[in-house]
Amino acid sequence: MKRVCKFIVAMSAVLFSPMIAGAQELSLFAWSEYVPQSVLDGFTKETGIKVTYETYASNEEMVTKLVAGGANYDLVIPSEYTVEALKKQSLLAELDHAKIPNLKNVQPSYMNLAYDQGNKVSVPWMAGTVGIVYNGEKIKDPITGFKDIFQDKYKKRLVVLDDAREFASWVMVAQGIDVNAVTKDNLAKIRPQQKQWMDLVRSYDSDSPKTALQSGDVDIGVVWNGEGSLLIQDDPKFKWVLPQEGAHKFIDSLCVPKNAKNKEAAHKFINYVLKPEVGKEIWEAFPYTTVNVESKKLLSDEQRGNLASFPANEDKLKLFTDIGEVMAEVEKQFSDLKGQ
Ligand code: SPD
Repeated sequence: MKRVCKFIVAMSAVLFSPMIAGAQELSLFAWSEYVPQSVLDGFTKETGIKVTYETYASNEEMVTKLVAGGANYDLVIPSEYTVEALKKQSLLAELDHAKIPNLKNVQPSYMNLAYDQGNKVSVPWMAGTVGIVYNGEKIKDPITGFKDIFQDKYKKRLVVLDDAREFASWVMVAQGIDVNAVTKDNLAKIRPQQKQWMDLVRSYDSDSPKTALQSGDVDIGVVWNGEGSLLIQDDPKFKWVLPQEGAHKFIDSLCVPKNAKNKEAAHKFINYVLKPEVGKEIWEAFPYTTVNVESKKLLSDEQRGNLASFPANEDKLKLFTDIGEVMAEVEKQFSDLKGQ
């Protein structure tokens, strides 16, 4: 009898170990410079779930890999317009809010938005904007917007985001066109000015544009606010400006792909990062606009006063919406002009 029991225990271990092992892993596919290693380690320590973190530098890169299906991801962090697109294509799993009690910590203004009413498939991770950061020791003329920086005198002194939709939106607002009025006609309209501006750029970098500014390789950047925030907080010679022509905001959200293998682990991760102290840890490494009310309370007055992280008029800024097939034209125009 004893021997039979031992056999059953041994067989169960063989049969069920892959399931147990499967439940102990989480494959995270997210923007680079966005998820601190300490947070991944803290999550593993608390839950025993090992996380692999693969990075991307644009929504479009993420979607291409997700749809190609070669890899299997349990969590992705798309921006609002991409959540909208992925949701339309039924590529995202419905979330079980009962497993995410910390959802209560998310500021209500980031919830229930048009791209995902009821937050059925997305939970806000971080919000932000794109603005201008410059080295005030090198740039003495006033900088208020795009018209001031895209000038011949700054040729090859600029780093900008390597992001087709972003770049197009800057030229559009400079021409008084709404950031979401992306049509073939409007793309044709902005093309000459987009080319002029792109000819002035020294480098394209969506991962860590701050590096070129820190090293003195360039003096001006059009960058994510989290990058600008780190620069101005570490060195007062750097100045941050939201372009007067107009800016938009983004909300990047945690989403579980429909075909994810570890949905349970994904829910645990979402709940973990929404803890107030974990949100603070994330903000201190990557100071974007925290969506977590309780984490924001834990920041110092000085941290909360960082205008790159927390723009004064954030509630007035628009979000991008899904533009469907025209996105391919936006990307083509960007890569064509880069190649010229
Ligand atoms: N390093 C993290 C950058 C996150 C930027 N996401 C915003 C996308 C806006 N289109």
